[in-house]
Amino acid sequence: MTKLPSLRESILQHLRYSFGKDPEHAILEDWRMAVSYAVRDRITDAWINATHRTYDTGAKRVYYLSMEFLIGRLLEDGIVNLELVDEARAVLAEFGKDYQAVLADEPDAALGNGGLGRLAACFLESLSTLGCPAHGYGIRYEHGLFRQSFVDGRQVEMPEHWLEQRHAWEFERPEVRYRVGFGGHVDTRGETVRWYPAEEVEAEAFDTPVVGWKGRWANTLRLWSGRAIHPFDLDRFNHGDYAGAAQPEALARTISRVLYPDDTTEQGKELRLKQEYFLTCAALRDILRRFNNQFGDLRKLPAKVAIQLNDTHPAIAGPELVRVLHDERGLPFDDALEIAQGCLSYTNHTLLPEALEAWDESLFGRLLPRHIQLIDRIDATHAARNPSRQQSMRADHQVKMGQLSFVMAHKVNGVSALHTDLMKSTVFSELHRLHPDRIVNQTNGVTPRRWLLGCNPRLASLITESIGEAWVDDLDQLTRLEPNVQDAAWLDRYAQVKRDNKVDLANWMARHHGVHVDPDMLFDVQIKRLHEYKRQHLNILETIALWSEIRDNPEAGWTPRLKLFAGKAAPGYFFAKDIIRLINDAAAVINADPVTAPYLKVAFLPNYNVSLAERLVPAADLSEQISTAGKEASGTGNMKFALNGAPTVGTLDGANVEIREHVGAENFFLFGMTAEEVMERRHVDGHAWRAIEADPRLRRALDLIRDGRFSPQDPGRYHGITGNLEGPDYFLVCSDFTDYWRAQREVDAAFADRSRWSRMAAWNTARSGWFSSDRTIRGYMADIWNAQSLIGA
Ligand code: 26W
Repeated sequence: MTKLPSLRESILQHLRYSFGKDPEHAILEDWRMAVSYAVRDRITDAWINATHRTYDTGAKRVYYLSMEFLIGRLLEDGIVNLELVDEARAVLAEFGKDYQAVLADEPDAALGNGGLGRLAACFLESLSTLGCPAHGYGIRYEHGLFRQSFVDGRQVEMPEHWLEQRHAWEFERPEVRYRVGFGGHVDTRGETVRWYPAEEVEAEAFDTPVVGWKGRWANTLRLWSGRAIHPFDLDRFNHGDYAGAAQPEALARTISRVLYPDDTTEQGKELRLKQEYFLTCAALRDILRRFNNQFGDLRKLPAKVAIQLNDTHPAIAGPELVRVLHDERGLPFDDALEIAQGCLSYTNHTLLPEALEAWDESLFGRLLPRHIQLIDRIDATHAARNPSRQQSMRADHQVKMGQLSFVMAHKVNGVSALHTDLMKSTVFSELHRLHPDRIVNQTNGVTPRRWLLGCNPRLASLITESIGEAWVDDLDQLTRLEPNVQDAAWLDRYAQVKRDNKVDLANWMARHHGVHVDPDMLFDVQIKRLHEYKRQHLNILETIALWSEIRDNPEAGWTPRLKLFAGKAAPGYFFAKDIIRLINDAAAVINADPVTAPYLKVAFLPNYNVSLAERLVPAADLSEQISTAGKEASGTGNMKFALNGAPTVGTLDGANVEIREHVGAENFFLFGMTAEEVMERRHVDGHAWRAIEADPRLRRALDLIRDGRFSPQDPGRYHGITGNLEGPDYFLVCSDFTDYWRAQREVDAAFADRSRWSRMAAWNTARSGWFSSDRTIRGYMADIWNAQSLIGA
């Protein structure tokens, strides 16, 4: 292996020879690319060594199939994991370049909607940190999640163009292409069944290395891009049909053109199903090619290959693997089924009925005529083996992907203890009864490299100074901070870290959004996708009630608070878009009120993404995790806030339950009904009205909204929202309001006592080590994949 020159040398060499620039003439993007290439060189060494080591040891490989990888930026992640922060900053400073400005020049790779996509990205980084041989397989969307801006307070979506700028982190693999078929017909001759697709596209691979802590290992994220087999139709061109001539290429690229922006409602769109099969078919081809090169005997597949389905979106992998093993490789059906089950495992990320994929059988059958036959045979086999079974994956003329995934997997997991229990007692109750040892829990986690060391260097260095740096890949070590939490001087330094982060954020908000806030206010933050079950509307209701209360009595010693929101709504989710507009309209009125201005500010920052989260989480005082109990499968933002010293105001939902268990009930502001109480309350007639009648604050806040106080020029603007809350209120906003208000006033009191607050915040940091995605991945490796670390981690 060649000895790399110093980082400084590498950067200057790339500036010159990769971008043809000398330092005097280089633009910011040139510097960003040169530093990226210099860092990439170092990652590539670890990457190639890891590949060789995996081959040499014949180790089992993990394959993580996901329609989403919400990566964000990669330069800082590479620099942090290779411990090059100070060196990189020094080289850039030598040439008068600001390190943060160079980092900020990189566009986010927004190849995901929210929690599911970001979890996949954290998991890949932890797999590399643990030295577990793994590939991520996804789609190289040309356009990631839309860019959000506000016009008159309303969300406006614009296409996202991450590939328009130079991108340093992918390697095109023109030699890795697979044909993916759609439609057509199936020909059955005796035992042999052949599928003849009507249309085919090619999937071309683009590889991105994913480096782990200290650069000890690096795995591959392989993203597929659609290509036409015959990109240019010369004949049509010669007949002057220029558009037609380019059509084959345009059609093929459509398949990887854009990410579907829905994160809870399956639209049942044909293109979405084509994307899901495109990803899965190419991935399985690639997996089997690699396996054949090394092992050959297909019966060994489960011993060498673990395939994780990130929700049902790649669930077609089950029938596809059976098709290849049975139709193409000639294995008996039952053997093919058994081998597939031995390889496959499935993670469920939501119980929301509208998010569970169920494809219309005619659409499915038209696009994948052989697969629906195999699904029927899989279903029949399962029914025959489980005579007491009631439910079928093929009921209601649909293909129910949750049922199919469960039956095709040897292990199924939920993403928090509560969620896994609810899977057993609700959506998968019958299958759990038939297969009582198949469902296991793997509570989510987040990578401490990006979500503590990278985004909060002040806190990271205070921690390292206090307990050494081992915590970075052994986060349970944070508990060794306990003695420090009892030390008032250390707590002052801890509080100073938070304040300095808040000053940075306040300056950034002033510069980039014209929002001016006092950094000593309580920074109360709710950042996540917009959805009724996440109850951003409960938060703004409480905010409006607080505003009214302060106006009534400004001198009552209020704790100054900044209500900070950020998050996107799916373009077709109009109720969620109305909530965004209400928050912006309320902010305009509240922020303009001189009476309350010293005590309350509201801001909704546009275009929430991974990079904005990295800026907001370290500066937050309070983490809003207020979903209706039983609805948020886990949450991962809640873990990031706790690690960065922001106590939670939240319900007993998802991983909030486990966060409260770890940090201590005394360091968590609990409110609201439990999941059981929620199910009972639903059956109470007029449950919303009863709550409204019982709480004048709630009554007044709803009246202000309904009467157009925040939309005087359009008084009826929010009748949809008030009508829902005073009516069905399915997510029990009104029924949880009074207790939420109570909890928030406790927050006020606690925050007013600075040393008490700092202690609560520090306990959150010290006791959140369990929420590292390293711990989560160790669980998957042991309980689901039976995979080993090749670096003794
Ligand atoms: C078919 C449309 C669609 C797209 C994405 C339906 C559902 C999804 C995802 C499953 C939604 C999602 O991101 N779920 C979130 O997953 C996180 C990671 O496990 C959890 O922490 C969140 O609680 C869960 O809402």
